[in-house]
Amino acid sequence: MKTGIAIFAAIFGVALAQFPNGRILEPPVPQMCAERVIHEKTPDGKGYFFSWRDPALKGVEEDWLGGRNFCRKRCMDLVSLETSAENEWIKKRLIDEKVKYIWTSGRLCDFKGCDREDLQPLNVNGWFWTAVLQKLAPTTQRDQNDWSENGGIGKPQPEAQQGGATENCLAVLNQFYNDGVNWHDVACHHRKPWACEENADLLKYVRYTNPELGV
Ligand SMILES: [Ca+2]
Repeated sequence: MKTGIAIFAAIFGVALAQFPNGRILEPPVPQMCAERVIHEKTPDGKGYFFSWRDPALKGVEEDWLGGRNFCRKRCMDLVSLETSAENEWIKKRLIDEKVKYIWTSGRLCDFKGCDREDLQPLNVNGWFWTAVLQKLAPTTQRDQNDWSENGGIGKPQPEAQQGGATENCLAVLNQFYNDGVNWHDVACHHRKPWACEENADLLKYVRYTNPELGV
């Protein structure tokens, strides 16, 4: 459930413990929200932006927070794949457009404030879509998610660690390990193309505070 504090944090972008080096989650920029580019809309009217389709971003990759902030300034956030329909819709675009991998808003809750009982054990119950503050199904319910059965060290995802850095951000990988197109936990500092999805809370906030912009 969303709390007032969580919504405040989600909109205004505070320096949360999970972001190193003083980086913050950026708040929306009203003018950039008004000028946001929509590459495609789902039947329910929600707009999406795909970094690999933007000529100015050709070859540009961002780490997970960089991707989120690009989206958030535009009243969007990294894509959250809450339904299999949306998941398949996104995956089709990766396949058709030969995109190797993308960031989603999925994140392991492994920072301050994540000691809540319902999130334990973290590797099973600790994953959530940060853009909408919604928990993923437990990683053990394999029919309720799209985690790969394989990874760099041949283990079902998420495997939390693969050699060095902790892997706590969720990327969709396209046949990277010859394992289909599906979810992998990846270290958040890796750089990837990204998909943005319009964010209801950020749009509502900017529409309310800047009605003249027609966002
Ligand atoms: Ca979504």
